[in-house]
Amino acid sequence: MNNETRIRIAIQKSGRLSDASLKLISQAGIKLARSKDQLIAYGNNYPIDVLLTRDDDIPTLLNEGTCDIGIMGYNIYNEFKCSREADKNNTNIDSAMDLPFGECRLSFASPYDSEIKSLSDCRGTKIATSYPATVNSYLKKMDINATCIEFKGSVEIAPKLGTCNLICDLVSTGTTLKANGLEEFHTLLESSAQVYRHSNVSEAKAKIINNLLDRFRSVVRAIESKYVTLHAPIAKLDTIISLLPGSESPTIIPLNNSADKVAVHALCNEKVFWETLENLKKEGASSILVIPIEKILD
Ligand code: PRT
Ligand code: ZN
Repeated sequence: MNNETRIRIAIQKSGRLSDASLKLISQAGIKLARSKDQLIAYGNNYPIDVLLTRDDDIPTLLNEGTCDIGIMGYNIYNEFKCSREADKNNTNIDSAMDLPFGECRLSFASPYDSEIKSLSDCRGTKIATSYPATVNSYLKKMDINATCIEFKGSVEIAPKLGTCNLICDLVSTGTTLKANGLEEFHTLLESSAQVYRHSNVSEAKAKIINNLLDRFRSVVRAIESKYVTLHAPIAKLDTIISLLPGSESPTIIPLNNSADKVAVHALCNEKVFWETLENLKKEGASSILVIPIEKILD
């Protein structure tokens, strides 16, 4: 197979998105062989090579077309886009699909005893951040005049050092902010991992990419979906069906030796919470099974 008929995907080498990205590729049925330096993995049974790199390099690799497709946080893509826009440049990167991992938010936070507790309080302040282009573009849009100071890491210690009045950083649980005496007061951006693709690829590569994205979508849908089976009193059938989350047309099957109950089998395309099961039980459902799904192909 020549180069033109293989695609290259960039994923984070080691960090928060690495395991989930590799798992997605593996669940899409792709078997990988790692190179000696561990920087590239080759698809054995699919025309793909996986480049393992720092997440910050993924936008450039995609923009230049060195990689055809990549997995990174929306926060990383958006920072790249904002910094290109600030220099009046476009990007050659398109978002292809959302992924159900890497969820976080980019938020402003100030020390507990600070008087800066709203966006308008940020006027004339110094803000430490690893996302200067994103923050500057947002402040401009909101008509707030403030100075961004770029930190590559450990942003949360900047206020203690006296370098800035507040920070704008990624938050997921909020533990790091708390541990550093900081209070979140305004969210600028919500983020999760996404698949991105280079805007201009050959037809042959586009075919492979589209097939791969179909597999990824199928994997994500299968993770989020469950197959639910239960026994329902016929008198409560409509209520019980309406409680099944994201289910279109369940199968209704008669039960042996039971005139007033039927079996219901449904594909639920949304999360099935304990509350849903308890509500089903309250309406008279019994023998409720929630079964994980391995693959879905419509
Ligand atoms: O080495 P490389 O450059 O590849 O990795 P990295 O250290 O830059 O990134 P990494 O692995 O930390 O994060 C990769 C991606 O995960 C980010 O770009 C986000 O899209 C996503 N993500 C999700 C997060 C977080 N949650 C997160 N909590 N990235 C960073 N954090 C940090 C945050 O900066 C802060 O220091 O975790 C701390 C806060 O966490 P909580 O839980 O205490 O709020
Ligand atoms: Zn990084």
